[in-house]
Amino acid sequence: MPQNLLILGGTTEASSLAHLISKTEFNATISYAGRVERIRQQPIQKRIGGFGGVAGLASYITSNGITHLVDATHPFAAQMSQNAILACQQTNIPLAALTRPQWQKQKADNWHLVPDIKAAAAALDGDPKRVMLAIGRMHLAQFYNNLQHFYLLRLVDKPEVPPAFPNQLIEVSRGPFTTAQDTLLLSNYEIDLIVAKNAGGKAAYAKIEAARQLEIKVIMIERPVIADRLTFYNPEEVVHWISVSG
Ligand code: 3Y8
Ligand code: NAP
Repeated sequence: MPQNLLILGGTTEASSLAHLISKTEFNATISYAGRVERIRQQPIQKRIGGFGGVAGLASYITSNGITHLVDATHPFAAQMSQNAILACQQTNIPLAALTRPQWQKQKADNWHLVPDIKAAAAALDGDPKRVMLAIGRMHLAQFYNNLQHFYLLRLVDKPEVPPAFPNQLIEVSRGPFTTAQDTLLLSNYEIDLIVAKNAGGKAAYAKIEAARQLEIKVIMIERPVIADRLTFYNPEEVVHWISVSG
């Protein structure tokens, strides 16, 4: 049966894989949750929306004759990754993850490591600061216990209902970002603390490099643990895996 691939997308790695796959004979679909208004154009078929849990994903795999699943979601999309592991076990199709190594602290970095977003919010107790919350839109409410700060919020879309911080500024922009852009942004708003996820990859790293140059402390949120699965770190290896695991 010809290879019929489902890529769980939402990252630059997923986009790179979609471009490589479009040059092969493989059938392929890239999938998105539908979190934001505009999704990057892709050279392969796209589907948008949840599957309906593990059972929904398993039935999607079976009814669409999926032969391989590649989980190229963001390292913090832990629920999707967990569902993919279980659905592939149930349908007995091969699964591989395509991800990127986490950022490693450099000597000049000033990082305060926290295990999750809740702990990052708790780390903001104390005197008023000028904080860049560079973690998107979905978890901002967890920071509502610390309204004493000025918050610079970077969001992909203009929010219908603005977040409820009394002292906030919303920067609507989507990555990939550059170090020059982020250095200017942090200096212009006199940011003295950044909250970031250890996303890995290049597209969100600009703020970390800018923080190093400007000697700004970063509250770095560590990645959620995801069960073991076959993992690749570049799209070429995924294409090879699919061609040999026919
Ligand atoms: C919907 C649509 C590509 C993919 C690009 C990558 C890079 C740019 C950097 C900062 C950090 C953040 C956020 C971020 C980056 C890439 C990648 C990445 C971080 C899009 C996309 C979707 C999403 C979902 C969105 C989340 C949000 C997180 C913004 C597409 C643009 C903060 C993660 O408003 C919302 O609901 C936003 C939700 C999940 C985290 C959050 O909790 O709010 N990504 N981002 C995907 C879907 O519907 O399935 O893929 O085209 C994709 C990208 N965002 O091919 O160019 O590879 O990581 N995305 C973080 O790292 O902390 C911004 O501002 O410095
Ligand atoms: P999550 O919490 O792990 O998943 C929650 C639910 O969203 C899943 O159970 C699934 O719903 C649906 N879902 C997630 N990713 C999907 C996909 N690619 N295709 C179809 N449905 C998907 O996910 P998340 O952290 O919200 O991430 C959502 C999307 O944004 C993913 O594509 C991810 O790669 C991208 N993204 C996330 C982050 C981040 O910081 N979390 C950063 C950059 C990009 P059902 O159970 O109904 O199937």
